[in-house]
Amino acid sequence: MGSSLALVFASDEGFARPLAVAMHSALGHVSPTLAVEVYVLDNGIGNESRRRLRRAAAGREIRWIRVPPDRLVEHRGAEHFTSTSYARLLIPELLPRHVRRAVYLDGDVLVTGDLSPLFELELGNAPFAAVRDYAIGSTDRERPYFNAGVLAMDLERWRQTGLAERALAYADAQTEPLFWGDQDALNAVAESWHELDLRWNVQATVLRDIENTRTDLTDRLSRQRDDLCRTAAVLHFAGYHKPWIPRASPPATMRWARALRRSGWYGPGEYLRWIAPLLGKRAILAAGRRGRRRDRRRD
Ligand SMILES: [Mn+2]
Repeated sequence: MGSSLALVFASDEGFARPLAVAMHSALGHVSPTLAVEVYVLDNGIGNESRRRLRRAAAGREIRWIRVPPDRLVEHRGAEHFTSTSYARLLIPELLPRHVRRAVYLDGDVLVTGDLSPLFELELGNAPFAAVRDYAIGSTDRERPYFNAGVLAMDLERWRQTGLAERALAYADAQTEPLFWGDQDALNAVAESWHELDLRWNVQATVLRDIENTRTDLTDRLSRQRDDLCRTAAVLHFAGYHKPWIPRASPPATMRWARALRRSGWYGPGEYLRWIAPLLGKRAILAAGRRGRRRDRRRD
């Protein structure tokens, strides 16, 4: 009883394509000696996308768990958030009880190093382990603030401490939607969490533009930037800058695009029809930005 390991994702139809990258890259970085079950909390993924995700799972069985539609309907965050973000809170309640440890990954990650240690990590009394957020300094209670895009969870401990219920109640009690959604709620109610090394959730765009942040982590991140890029186990395209958005300009876009091709989400012809216009739009937008900078210099 209570002995299985699970790799868990949550998605709606809109996030199914990036999820293929997260899933395919993660499964390529889990030791075959670990018997890891793959779960997707499904908040409305269509049949065609399910078929594509099965290709991305490369022969591994995906266990689909429908998110109860009444559970999350009220919960949103700032504009780019959907209720699906809150689904990760429900992992300990929705997964079967034989699962002891779950590693949850956001759909906007690319796994680049061995994930296996996250499944075997000693958590002590903490219900989960996470990496500090690279851009958000601390909560109101002056504790470090974690990024919830990569979580190693002790499901039993999580249930015992009633974390999900308390986080949802906290979100309910706010008059405005929480800016970072369930991540804010979880940060507000979690008494303890195990802090992981920064390389387990390398928030790529924040790291590139680290001069624009000011937290107690900033100096350390500036010093370790090259190291972190080289040794990252998980690259996380947190925030607005997603590799698939033409107007965004995250680092490692081509690395992500190659991983999408490898994932099998698209057939070869489909992939070209997707990547050509994306790169075309990016080039036009970049030329426009260069032109505007030239004009400003002339003025
Ligand atoms: Mn994310």
